[in-house]
Amino acid sequence: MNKNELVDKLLDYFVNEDKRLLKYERPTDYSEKRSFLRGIINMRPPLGIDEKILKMEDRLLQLELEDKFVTDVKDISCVEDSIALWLGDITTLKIGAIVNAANEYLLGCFIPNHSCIDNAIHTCAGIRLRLYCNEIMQGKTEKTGKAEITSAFNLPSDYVIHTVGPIVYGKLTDKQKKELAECYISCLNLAKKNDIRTIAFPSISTGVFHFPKDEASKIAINTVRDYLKKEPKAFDKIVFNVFTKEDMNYYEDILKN
Ligand code: AR6
Repeated sequence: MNKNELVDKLLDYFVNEDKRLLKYERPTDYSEKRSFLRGIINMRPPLGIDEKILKMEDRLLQLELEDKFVTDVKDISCVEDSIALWLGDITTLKIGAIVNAANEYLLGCFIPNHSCIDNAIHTCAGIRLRLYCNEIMQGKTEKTGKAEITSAFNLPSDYVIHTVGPIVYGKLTDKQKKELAECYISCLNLAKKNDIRTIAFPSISTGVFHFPKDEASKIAINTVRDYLKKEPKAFDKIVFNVFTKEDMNYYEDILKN
């Protein structure tokens, strides 16, 4: 089946699964159909599902991956010992582990087609990721600063490490700064424990969770540098993954010093 046929079959399945979706007019244009499907999957709770459907989604995601430019961590050069800076979409990175800036439920983002990293990672990994996260979480919530590891399913990385950053309302507190540093440490500890030698961090908490970007990039870099001082051989490469030129400038300024 080609991508168009796969999207049609998957839409048939989900509209039949949740009849409330029948009230929406189904688009005919391929890219509109594809984003309609993405939104439906984003909103879908982690319910049991036919393995045949999961395989169809795997196929679609693998075909989409073939169309993307995937960056191998080997091709990213370090700016200092074991530390690299890279601008791009984390879902296109071939690396040991990518870090997800998740929320306390650790089930991915349920807002259809939302632009957060959690939504991007779950969308490209596929439904299997939410189902697996649900098995780990069993309805519980994750504490801020802690992390969990999963397979990356249809992503080009080997693993995803999900961490929950602090939410900043109003003035930034010392507690929130400590919690953000703890996110980086928890992810590095978990990666080390799983013999993962390369890892990419996004700017945790600096989007929906409103952590100020200048302070967040300082904490990210200082925490990783301190970790590497204590564990110089633990990683081959730790990549700071930025998504905008503005974020790139913050990281570049700090890494120069
Ligand atoms: N690749 C790399 N970085 C990205 C990507 C991407 N594809 N997409 C966004 N970013 P945010 P948070 C950057 O808001 O602040 C979710 O709804 C983005 O530019 O994704 O930790 C969760 O479910 C920013 O620098 O995460 C939580 O509810 C960084 O990723 C909540 O958001 C983090 O932005 C977590 O909020």
